[in-house]
Formats: sequence, C-alpha cells, structure tokens
Amino acid sequence: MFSSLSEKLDKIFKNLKGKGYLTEQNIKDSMREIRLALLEADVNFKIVKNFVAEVEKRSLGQEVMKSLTPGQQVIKIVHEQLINLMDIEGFEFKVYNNKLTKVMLVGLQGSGKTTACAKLASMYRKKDIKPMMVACDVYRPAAVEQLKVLGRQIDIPVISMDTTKVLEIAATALKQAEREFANLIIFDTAGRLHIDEVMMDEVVQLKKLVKPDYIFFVADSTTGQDAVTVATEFHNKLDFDGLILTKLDGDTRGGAALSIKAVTNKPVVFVGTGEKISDLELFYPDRMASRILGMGDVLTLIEKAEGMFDAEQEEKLAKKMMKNQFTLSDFLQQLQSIKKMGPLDSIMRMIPGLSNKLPADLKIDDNALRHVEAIIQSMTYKEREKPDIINGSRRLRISKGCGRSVTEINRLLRQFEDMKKMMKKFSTGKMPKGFKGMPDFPLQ
Ligand SMILES: Nc1nc2c(ncn2[C@@H]2O[C@H](COP(=O)(O)OP(=O)(O)O)[C@@H](O)[C@H]2O)c(=O)[nH]1
Ligand SMILES: [Mg+2]
Repeated sequence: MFSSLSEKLDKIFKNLKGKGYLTEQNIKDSMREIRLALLEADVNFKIVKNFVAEVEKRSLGQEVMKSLTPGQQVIKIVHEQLINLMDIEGFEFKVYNNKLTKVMLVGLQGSGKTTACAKLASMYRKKDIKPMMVACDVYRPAAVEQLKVLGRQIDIPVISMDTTKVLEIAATALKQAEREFANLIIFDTAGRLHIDEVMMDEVVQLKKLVKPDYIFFVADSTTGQDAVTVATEFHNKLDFDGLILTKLDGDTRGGAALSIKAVTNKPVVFVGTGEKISDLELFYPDRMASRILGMGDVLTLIEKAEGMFDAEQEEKLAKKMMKNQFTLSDFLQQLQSIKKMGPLDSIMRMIPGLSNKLPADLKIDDNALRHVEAIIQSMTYKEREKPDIINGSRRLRISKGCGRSVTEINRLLRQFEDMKKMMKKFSTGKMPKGFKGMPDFPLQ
C-alpha cells in the first residue's frame, strides 16, 4: 500500500534526521522533495501546494529550528498534516439492533460496489443485527447473479426481482426489510463506465424513494485523480455521506486517498484491501498516515490479532514458552491463528520499522506455512508433544501422510529445536554474544 510514496518520504526523512541542526535551505530542499513525492503519488496538485506550504511554514518556526531533534519535528509535522488531509471529525457510521439503517452504494462500474456490498453486510452482521442486500444493478444479469452468489457465500439474503424497474425493486425490498425486521439494508446500484445522465437520474430517483441514512460513493483507488473527478460529480448530484476506497491492496500510489477528502469534504469511511469478503477495514486517518510514513500500523494489527487470538490461550502459551514446554501442537495452534489474520506480507507491512524495509514487490509464499501445518498435522499427538521420538521410520510415515519430503520434515524439526533453544535463552535472560535474532523460521 503506497509503498513508492513511503519509500521516497523515508529517504527524505533519513536525510533530515541525520542532521544535528537544520538550515532554512535544508528545509526548503526537503519540501521540494516532498512536493515531488506527493505529485508522483498522483495527489491533486493544489492539495500538494497547500500541504507543502503549511509544512514549510510550521517547520521554519522557532520550535523546530531550535529543537534538539529538528528532523524528527519535521516528520511529526508531516504526520499531522497528512492526518489533516484525510480527517473529518464527527462522522460515524452506525447500525442499530432496534431499527433499519438504509445504505446506498453508488459509483462507476468496476469500482467494487457489489463486492463492498457483501463485505459491509458481512462486517456488520452480528447476533442481533440482520443485514439484507438488494440487487439494483438490473441491466447486467451477471451483476445480479454476482450479488446472489456472494449472498449465498456469506448466508445473507439478497432481494432481486425479474424486472428492470429499479424503483419497484427498491420499494419491494424496503417492505420486505420492515416485515422481516432487518437492521441493515444495502442497495447495490448500477454503475456505468463513465458518468452518464441516465445513471445519475436513476440513482437520484432511488435516493428519493429509499431515503437512505447513508450514501457511500465507492471509488477505485487505483484510478488516482480520475476517482477524485468522478467523486466530485457524484457529490454534486447526490451529496453522498462518505466514501469506500477499494483496491488499496493493488498498485495504488495514494493519490485518491490523499486528495478525495479535500476535494469532496467527505470522509473515507471504509477501505477495501483485497478481493476476499473479510478484506474491508474501517478507515482511520491517523493510522493511514502512520502507514504512509512507514511507522507501521500497530493498532490495526492489534485489532486483527485480538479478533483471532484468545487472551487466555496466549497466556498459557507464554507460560509454556518460559518453562520450555512449548510443543509442536502449540506451534501448530499459533500458525493457525496467524494464518487467520491474512496474508503474511500484508501483516508484516503493518509492523513499525519493518514496513519500509520490505521490498515493494515482496510476496511471502503462504504455502510455506501451509506445508508446515500439513507436516505437523500428519504427526500423532505423542510425536507433537515429544518430537524426540520421531525416528527414521516415523519420518517416512509422516512424509507419506502430508506429501512433503523427509528433508522438509527434518528441516522443520531442526528449526523447531532451534526455536526452543532460542526461547530458553530469552526466558533465562542468557543471550549469547553476537546474537543475531531469531532463526529465519518458517519464512524461507
Ligand atoms: N484487489 C481488490 N479487488 C477488488 C476490491 N474490491 C473489488 N475488487 C474487484 O474488483 C472487481 C470489480 O468489483 P465489483 O464489486 O464487481 O464492482 P462493481 O461493478 O462496482 O459492482 C472484482 O473483480 C472484484 O473482485 C479490493 O478491495 N481489492
Ligand atoms: Mg456490481
């Protein structure tokens, strides 16, 4: 996500941080570089101009020039200004368990509306929240079918009718939602390839009939400034409430995310970060700014982890590690929790200090984890608890069971032993001299 912009800013900041004091010229030079980096990330040029002017003004202020860490201060200012660029206070998307919240998704074809519809419904479905989806993209039969397939996949009802009269479908859907006490109804509307009068009229009519609590404009972030232009036109006609920025996992340069609020004065509410249903995140400007500046996104990582790990279980494991009783079964359990958090490379990118150092095209093969998992699953319980007993013939049996080679099994067992030794050293506080960190397990 925004890796090219992140890399450039990182370079500029490294330069700044290396200096014990800053001259006006240093700051002016850095500002020119920041300006270029933002323009290359396809941020709207007027926004870039204001942004840089503001950062420069604040950086040249006394408190920065005279501070002991002027470089750090400039980074702090850039961080704050980035947040300002994306932040709008006072907006909150709320769904209640005792009434119906109506949401309309609008945007161009291919922007990710239908996908977002399912992601949103699935994100808000809870024990006492009942979502429904309505197929209003009636001109392409495939679009209705797509929503139905997604609906079946996540087990959320989809309302569709055999007509192209969108208003009729919407009216029927509203009645059904009330009758069935739904709490969230999401209208997936038709998009076109370009802005088009007929489409606009249709969504305006739909808005009048549905009276949605929220209209979200869905924008494909990979289209950069085009997304911003289209958003402006939709905004003029519809006055939408917020945005869903999709495909932030792609080769997004950041332009749309950094410009769209300043241009429309509406907040980005959600971001799509992949094709899977679970790839939708609430958007937090401060966290995004941290990610862009390579400070990682610890909070999102913690939230993801909290959803996946069980605190009690974790404590038990930590104790086992301290006592050097960590077994392959525990290890398997850990692997499975990590896997639930998403692809490894995206997890690693959220780790502060690491995000900038990873190559932009880094792809960790999640198969490596799957293979390790398969190997452990082919062991008996006793073997997982006491790997010492795994002799030659057991290795052969395990290899046949999981379809991985004996060499791989040997490697896993050796690495597991190394890992245990390492844990022992951590827990006893006896770190060897020249200690170089954890073994590269299991990411090779
Ligand atoms: N990588 C990625 N792909 C996405 C995301 N959201 C949607 N897509 C893909 O973009 C394409 C168009 O999405 P769709 O929901 O059909 O767009 P619609 O025409 O606006 O309804 C599909 O192939 C989706 O899988 C996202 O956040 N990341
Ligand atoms: Mg669609």
